[in-house]
Amino acid sequence: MTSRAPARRLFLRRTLAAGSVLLLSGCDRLSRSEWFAKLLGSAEKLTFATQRLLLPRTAMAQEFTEADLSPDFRSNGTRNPDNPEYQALAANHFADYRLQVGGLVAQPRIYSLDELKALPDRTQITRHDCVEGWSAIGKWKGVPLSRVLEQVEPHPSANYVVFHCADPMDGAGTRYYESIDMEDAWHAQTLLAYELNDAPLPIKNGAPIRVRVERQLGYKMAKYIMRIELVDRLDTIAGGQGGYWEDRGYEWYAGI
Ligand SMILES: Nc1nc2c(c(=O)[nH]1)N[C@H]1C(S)=C(S)[C@@H](COP(=O)(O)O)O[C@H]1N2
Ligand SMILES: [Mo]
Repeated sequence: MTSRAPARRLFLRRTLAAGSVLLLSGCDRLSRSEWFAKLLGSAEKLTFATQRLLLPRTAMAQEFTEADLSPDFRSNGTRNPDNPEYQALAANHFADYRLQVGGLVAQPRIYSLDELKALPDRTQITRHDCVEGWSAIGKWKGVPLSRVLEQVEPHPSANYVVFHCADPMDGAGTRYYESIDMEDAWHAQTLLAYELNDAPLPIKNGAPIRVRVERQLGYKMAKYIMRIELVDRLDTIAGGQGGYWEDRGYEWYAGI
């Protein structure tokens, strides 16, 4: 038969290889940070390069209908932060909660929950995929992170958005944290969510605020967010890999 299929495969392989090189040496942001290349394992590099090549920057994650909703959106990881400050906030229905947004921004801000809710909102029904092998479809309402970024005005040197969480992961003071790049941060479906299935976000799912980053795996979607920090690099934070699970070997780029 014809050799079209292998030829196409070869073409694709070459295109992807060229694409990876382009992405890793041509993209200004990536080439500026040698440590970033080290951060990505080679398999991860390919996923990252492939996805960034094949999908437009604005590609939307699939959205579902009410009929698709999971009967119960399960909880995973922390279900209730073992943190006295958090417990005091929860006892008062988060009336005293304040979200700090700072780092490499021109206008650092502190938001109450009501102030976040007063910003333009977005509702989306999406599927959450956990690396542990389960999925759930939920309806999320929140403020697009882009609205907050517009207000704080990221400095051009800001490459990542870091989410600092309330939940201690051990007795040594390690707390959950996560990070995403600016592409994901500005994405239309990236929300600071305060409602799940038409009710205030339950504590088990991250009250009062958790992030939705719909094109990534579950562990990227930090719950119990207390502080958002814009940074130029990740290697100076905690274990240096960009997230609690990344510091323990998970991939930083968890695109699906
Ligand atoms: N602060 C914090 N965020 C977190 C976690 C956690 O333990 N703490 N677990 C992560 C993982 S592995 C998953 S799958 C989802 C689970 O979200 P859910 O509890 O709403 O199902 O939250 C992610 N965000
Ligand atoms: Mo997960």
